[in-house]
Amino acid sequence: HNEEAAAKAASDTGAPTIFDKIIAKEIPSDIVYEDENVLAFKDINPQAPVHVLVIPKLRDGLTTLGKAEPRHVEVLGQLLHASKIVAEKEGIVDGFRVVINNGAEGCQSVYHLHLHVLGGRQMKWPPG
Ligand code: DGP
Repeated sequence: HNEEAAAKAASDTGAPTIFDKIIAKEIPSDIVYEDENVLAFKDINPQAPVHVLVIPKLRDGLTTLGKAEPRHVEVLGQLLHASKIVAEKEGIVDGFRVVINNGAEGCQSVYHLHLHVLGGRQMKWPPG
């Protein structure tokens, strides 16, 4: 469908993304959590009652998880920990899902690493 078509049209060019403008607060977002390294904000196209994106403020080559290197281990941990803080803040810490879409076949559309934190309804398995 449409999102899959959009994701397939996107590719990892290393170009700046819309998330740079969100980090710079040049375009507004509904921020749930922020610290020195991480920003978490509500997804514009929510797939569940709670749908928050957790991103590193510095992309540092992490267009996708598939580009992760040993130097990224600390920020990768910070992103997972921030996801738990987001789940607590949103009141879903006892039942939620964290997803990373990787590459076109993984349905990634924005090439700045992001964790999807989803919840507030019964999740299904397997995902599509
Ligand atoms: P993915 O398909 O995994 O690359 O997820 C990208 C997500 O980013 C998608 O769920 C929609 C969201 N998104 C795209 N543009 C914006 C935006 O300008 N603002 C917000 N809040 N979310 C956005």
